[in-house]
Amino acid sequence: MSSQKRTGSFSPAVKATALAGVALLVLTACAEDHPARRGWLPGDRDTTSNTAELTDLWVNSWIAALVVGVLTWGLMLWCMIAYRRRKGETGYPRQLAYNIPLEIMYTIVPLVMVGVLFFWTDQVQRSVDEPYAEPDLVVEVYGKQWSWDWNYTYTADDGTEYEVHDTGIQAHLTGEEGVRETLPTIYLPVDHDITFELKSRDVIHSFWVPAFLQKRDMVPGRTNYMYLNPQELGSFDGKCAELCGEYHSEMLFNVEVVEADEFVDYLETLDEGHLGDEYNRNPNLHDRETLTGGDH
Ligand SMILES: [Cu+2]
Repeated sequence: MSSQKRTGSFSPAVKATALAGVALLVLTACAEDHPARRGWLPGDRDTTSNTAELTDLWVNSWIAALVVGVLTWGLMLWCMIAYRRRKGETGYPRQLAYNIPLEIMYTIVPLVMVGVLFFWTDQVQRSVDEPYAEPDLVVEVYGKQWSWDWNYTYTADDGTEYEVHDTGIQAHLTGEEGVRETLPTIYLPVDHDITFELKSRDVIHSFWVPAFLQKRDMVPGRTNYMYLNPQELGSFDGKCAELCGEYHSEMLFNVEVVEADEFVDYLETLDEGHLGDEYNRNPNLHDRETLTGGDH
């Protein structure tokens, strides 16, 4: 009957699990209007060609961490309860030191765990960072205090070549609605291989579209790359993810993933040519004063 006793002693743990389950249901209820949501990650599983893989790495790493956690917490609790000091006991309990098998075990096991995490992270990273031999679109992105410039190099399906640019003006966060519509916007064609060339005009910035699950620094004097193929039409939020000065929080942009013909229509509205390194480093302070009357 000792087994029954043991089951009884687990009941607080069972209760805690049930409570956690209820909490999980309550917390995830708000995600119901968005059926393909990936737990707490932003966006959907199929937002880009990379998001499924990145989601799996994230979720599986959490599962592995949770298994290790539950095992560790369980062992700790068991030691605390089973080996607690009982009434009338004095002095130290029996001491255990220089137990070679035990020491080998707790050296090897963490090494294996780190090795497994490293292996899967490396696999996914290699796959995500694999350059396209012939991308359909190259977007050169310049970060600048505190906005963005985009150079689009694109060959349309009918063979027309585009080399056009757009220059972003810093957002002006007024605290009122409607600011989102005024943000600089990058357009991307759905289901096309895109290479981003990430550069900076001044300090270190970071190009981040949370729903794409990819983020990369933009470092003055060098080019970083990002590769993805958008799979889902829609609007997404983008932002600078590296504290880059006073108005870092206003370095926002929109991402519009559109059909290829709509993308071409958009390119047609842009000015030709390429904004290189020599382009005015910081037009925004001036623009901001013109736009807002210098009230900022
Ligand atoms: Cu920045």
